[in-house]
Amino acid sequence: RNGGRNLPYDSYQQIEAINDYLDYIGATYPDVAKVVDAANSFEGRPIKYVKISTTNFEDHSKPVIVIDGGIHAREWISPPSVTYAIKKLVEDVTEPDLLDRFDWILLPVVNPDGYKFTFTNSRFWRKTRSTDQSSLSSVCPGVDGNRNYDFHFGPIGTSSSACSDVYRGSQAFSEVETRVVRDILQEHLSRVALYLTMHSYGSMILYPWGHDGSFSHNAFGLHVVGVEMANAIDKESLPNFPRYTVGNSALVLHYPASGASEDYAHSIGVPLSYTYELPGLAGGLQGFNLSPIHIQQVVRETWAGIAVGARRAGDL
Ligand code: ING
Ligand code: ZN
Repeated sequence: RNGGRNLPYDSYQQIEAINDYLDYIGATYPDVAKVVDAANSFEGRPIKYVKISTTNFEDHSKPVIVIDGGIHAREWISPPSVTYAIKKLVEDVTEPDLLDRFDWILLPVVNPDGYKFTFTNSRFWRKTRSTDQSSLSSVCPGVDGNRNYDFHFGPIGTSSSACSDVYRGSQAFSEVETRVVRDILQEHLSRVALYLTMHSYGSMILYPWGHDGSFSHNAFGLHVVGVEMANAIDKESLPNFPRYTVGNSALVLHYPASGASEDYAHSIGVPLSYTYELPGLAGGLQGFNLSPIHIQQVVRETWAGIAVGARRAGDL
């Protein structure tokens, strides 16, 4: 695995390779990148993120940008979209202003247990792999991480049944995986200017409130920056890829859902909070099976969206 030096972008990235790459980045670029082993997953895998900063997070005037991926195990295009951002910022440095102006926290795989399970056992697994006190949980492990956050936890678009793919868990933040993201947001709250959570699929940029389809105090700003990110992506996209749609999560998806990370981040004060639904290019479960020949294109165009979002977040 060449000491973690290179991650593939012409095949999907294994969890072990991603973890090796993060360690390689931390060891090779110690002045700008620090790797944090935030916690162990339910099954004991490390949940790792990278803090990228030219000032070791000590210049408290810089905005912080937080991006996570891989909370839903089967959405395989999500982790490479985050590892590619690390590569662009730390290794390629094609846009040095983005490295200078912001502190970045990049977490490619929130849910390593589920992610591993989709490679070894069940390709379309979505949830974590935890078991709790519920009577069904040994037959039906796992919680939907994107229903497990503590903002309007429970009421709509979720299930109390452990066997459901949208099982919300026994309580908010029952999962160590979602607690890691919560703790990152809380630790840097006063400075987090932009939060992105990478999902697939559908070519959409979604913003709060997802739990009821209403508009937040910052809906205008959310919409404008959302459209600018989408335009930047579409500009780098290909004719056979769908154009991006931008809007309120519940309205665009036609389903409200409570306990999502996008809503939680905004509820605690993150001004710009979005769910990216990366391209799928097929319907049904095959949308999660985007051909690996498209990884390179998707991560490149997604980076264009991230870059615009960061610059706009920095202007606010
Ligand atoms: N989509 C998201 C999901 O968790 C979403 C969509 C976003 C719902 C924000 C609610 C709020 O269902 C995927 N692909 O998981
Ligand atoms: Zn998802």
